[in-house]
Amino acid sequence: MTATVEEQFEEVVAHDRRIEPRDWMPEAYRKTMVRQIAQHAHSEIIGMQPEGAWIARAPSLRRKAILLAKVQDEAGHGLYLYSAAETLGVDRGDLTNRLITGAQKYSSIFNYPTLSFADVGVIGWLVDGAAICNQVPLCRSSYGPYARAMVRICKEESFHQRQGYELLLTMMRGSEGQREMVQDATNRWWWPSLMMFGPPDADSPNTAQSMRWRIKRHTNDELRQRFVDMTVPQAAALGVALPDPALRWNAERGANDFGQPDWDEFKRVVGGDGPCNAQRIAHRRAAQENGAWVREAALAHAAKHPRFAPFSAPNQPDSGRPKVQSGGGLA
Ligand code: FAQ
Repeated sequence: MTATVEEQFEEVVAHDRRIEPRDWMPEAYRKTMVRQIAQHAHSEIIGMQPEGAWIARAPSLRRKAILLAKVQDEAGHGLYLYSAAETLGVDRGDLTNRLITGAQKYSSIFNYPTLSFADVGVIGWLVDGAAICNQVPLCRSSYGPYARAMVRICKEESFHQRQGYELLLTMMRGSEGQREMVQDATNRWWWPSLMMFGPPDADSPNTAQSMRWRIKRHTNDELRQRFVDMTVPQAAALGVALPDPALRWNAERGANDFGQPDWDEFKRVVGGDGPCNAQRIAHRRAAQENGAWVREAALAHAAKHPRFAPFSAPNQPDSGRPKVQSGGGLA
C-alpha cells in the first residue's frame, strides 16, 4: 500500500531525517517554521544594535576589530536565516515589513540598553552562551535548511561566547572600577538572559507541537536549566556573583535550583514596552528606508544584465530579486 504524504512526512520526522523545501509538509508545520526562523533572523539583525553602539567607543583597536567582526557575523546569521525562511515560500522584504510593523517578534533580550563596555563582554558570555544552549539542539531540527544554517551559526556563536568571556577575564584582572563594571553588567543581564529561553513550559503554547515535529528538541525549562548549570562554574571562575539569592546546588537533583525571572516584565518587553523597543524598531525602520535606493539600484542592474536576472525556484513566489544558488553564485 502506498503511504500518503502525511504518513511520509511523519515517517521522515520519526526517523530523524530532514524535511526539505520541496517535500510535502502540513501547513501548520510550514507556518511554525516561518514564525520561528523569521523571529530568529529578526533577533540576529536587531541584535546588532546593542553591541554596535560600542564599536566607535571600544577602548582599543584590537577590541574594536573584534567587535566589528562579531556584529558583522550577526548580520551574516540574519541573512542565512532569511534565506532559510525563503525556502518556505515567504519573501524577505515582507518579513522585514512584518518586523518593523510589530507583526512579528524578535528576542526580548535586545530591548535592554548597553550602558558600559562591560556589557559587550557580558552579552558575549551570557547572551551568546544562552543562544548556544538553545541553538546547538536546533542543528538536529527537522527542517533541513534551518538545521544546516544552525551548524555554521553555532560555530560562530561559540567563538563569540569565548571572546566575551576573555574580555571579562581581562577586566576582572584590571582595576576595582573595572570589576565593578563587570558585576553591574552581570546583575543587569542575568534575568533577561534567562528569559531568552521563552516562558515556563506550562505557559508555552508552542512547545508540545514543536517537540512532536522535532523542530524543538528540548523544552524551554530544560534548556534554561542547562544554561544555569553551565554558567554557575563560569561565574565562579570569573569571580562574579550571579544575582539570584535562590541559586544553590541541589545534590539530589544533580542540578542547580534557581529563582524565576519576572515573567510580567517578560510579557511587557515582548509586548513592545521594554526599555529600548521603540528605539530598536525606529533604527531598523530608518535603515530599511535609507537602504531603499540600494535595493532599487541592484534590481535595475539585474534587469540590465541577464547574468544577474531574477531567478525563482519552483513553487516559490518570485520576490523580484536576484537569488543566490546553493553554490554561492548568483543564478
Ligand atoms: N523573546 O510557545 P513559546 C541570539 C514568544 S538569537 C520574544 O515557548 P516557541 C544571537 C514566542 O515567539 C536569539 N518572544 O514559543 C545573538 C511565542 O510567540 P508567538 C533568538 C519570545 O517558539 C547573540 C510566545 O512567546 N533565538 O541571541 C521569547 O516554542 C548576541 C510563546 O512562546 C532564537 O530565536 C523571547 N525570548 O519557543 C545575536 C532561537 N520567547 O510567536 C546578537 C530559535 C518566547 O507564538 C548578540 N527560537 N517568545 O506569537 C526558539 O528556540 C524558540 O522560538 C523560543 C520560543 C525558545 C525562542
